[in-house]
Amino acid sequence: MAAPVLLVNPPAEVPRECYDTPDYPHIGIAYVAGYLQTHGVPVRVIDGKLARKTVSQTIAEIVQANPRILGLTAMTHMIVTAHRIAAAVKAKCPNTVIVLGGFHGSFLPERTLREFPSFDYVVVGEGEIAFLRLANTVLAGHDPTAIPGVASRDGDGIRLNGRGEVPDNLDDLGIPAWDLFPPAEMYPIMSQRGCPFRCSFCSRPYGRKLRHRSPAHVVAEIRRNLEQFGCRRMDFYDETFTVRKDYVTELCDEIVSAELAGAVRFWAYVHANTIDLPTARKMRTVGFDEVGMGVESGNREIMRRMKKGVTPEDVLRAARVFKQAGMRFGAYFIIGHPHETRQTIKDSINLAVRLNPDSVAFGLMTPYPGSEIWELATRGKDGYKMIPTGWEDFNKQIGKALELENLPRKTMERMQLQAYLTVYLRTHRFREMFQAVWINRQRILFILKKLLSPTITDRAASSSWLEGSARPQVLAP
Ligand code: B12
Ligand code: SF4
Repeated sequence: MAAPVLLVNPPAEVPRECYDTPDYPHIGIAYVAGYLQTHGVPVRVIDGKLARKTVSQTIAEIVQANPRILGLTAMTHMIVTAHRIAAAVKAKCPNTVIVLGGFHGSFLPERTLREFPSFDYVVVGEGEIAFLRLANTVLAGHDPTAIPGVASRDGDGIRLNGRGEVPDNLDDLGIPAWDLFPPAEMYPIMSQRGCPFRCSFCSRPYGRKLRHRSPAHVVAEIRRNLEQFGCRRMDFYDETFTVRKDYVTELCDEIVSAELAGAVRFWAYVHANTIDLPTARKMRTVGFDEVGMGVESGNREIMRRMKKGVTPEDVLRAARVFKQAGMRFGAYFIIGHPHETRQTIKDSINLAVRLNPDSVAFGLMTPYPGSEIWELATRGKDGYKMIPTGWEDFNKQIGKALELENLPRKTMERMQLQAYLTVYLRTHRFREMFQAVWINRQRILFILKKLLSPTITDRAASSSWLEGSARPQVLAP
């Protein structure tokens, strides 16, 4: 019997960066699929990015499956592609109910339903419980519009029911259904949801309250990934893995007692003030050979305003800890903070050189719905000017969503390139530089093309992105 529910991670229209051709599956739809399976709803998955499908192939496969319910996931930069798929499927399979989930719809449910007519419903926030209820209700032939976490059209208006229900104990959500995906090199894993920090550029999709899985539950998943799928690389997608050191210690101890220490290479995001040498050493012992740290800026005043709660000294101390523990680390910066100038960007470059990380990323500020920066940029505050031509431009490496009054987009892009070159050359990381160039070759070509194209500063900020028409009703967690 064909599964009545199909979940899809849309492929990119044109693969331009490493995220478009990942060697790992999509954890969001895998969690939703796993929850449905556990509760007896047959489900199928198409991970268009992992399976290297084109958009047309994805549409053809969905049409052939002709599911009763189609669930699509999308971040902001992918929403137009997700809708193109929805519209094509709607035309050929008029009885298919099409549901959007993921970050974009979660933060702009009302605007999304108005802007994209082929989505019937938007699931707001964590999708497991809300989507199971929606699926059971639709499959039973009933109306799902009253379900918490489901946004729908209501005449000329939009009906919002807040965010979906979330359990305090994440064990109740089960584990991602990787058996429904093609084999992958790396399987993402999560031990917690929520982040207590308040970085201005982040939309914090799971709210500020931390919720954990029990260490035994996480370790059972690690064993499953290893034994069932032969996977030896697992990245923790927790927003800040080390936010509770006691939990990290317990989890590492559990990995040791399960005799899995060293069997898998782990990676995780770390906040500079949540790591110390004993914790880093413990992590290293069980298999964390690399971590990533958001530094964001090298300028003290910008760091203060950005509210991550770190100083240059904090990140330098954390970098020493990683090195002493024998871990590789990546440092991530953003260009285009409020009040950013050429000098503050140089401060970031200088701090990156002092940190001497194994890898580095300089993203260009992108105002993601739900973040403080979105509020500032869409109101034209703090010198921000919105310049996107569409949602596809909401990408930190290859997008063009905003510029600053004193920092035209071209200058931001030139300094981004300069930042990468300076850090790799001044830290003599030639091998890492060539590796980064090879991995990011499509992205680099795209950035170079943008730099050589006529200036985009002439393009006046479209009024549709400014306060009023663009004012979202953001459902902050
Ligand atoms: C890990 C992570 C990454 C990883 C992996 C991302 C991925 N899943 O593909 C890496 C490093 C690759 C990454 C890259 C990027 N990321 Co990132 N990332 C995160 C992080 C830390 C956690 C995201 C995550 O995987 N969560 C776990 C899963 C379980 O959650 P989920 O996918 O949301 O799924 C749940 C719900 O959304 C919902 N759901 C999702 N899909 C569907 C579908 C249906 C039908 C239903 C019903 C429900 C549903 O149910 C799921 C289970 O509860 C968040 C930051 C944060 N504070 O959370 C940023 C975040 C998601 N990233 C973000 C961005 C912008 C990016 C990039 C675009 C950056 C760039 N280059 O410009 C890239 C693009 C990646 C891509 N896939 O195309 C933004 C998204 C904002 C937005 N509005 O789009 C976030 C929120 C950070 C921010 N700035 O606020 N990222
Ligand atoms: S950027 Fe990281 S530390 Fe800051 S609020 Fe977002 S998830 Fe938390």
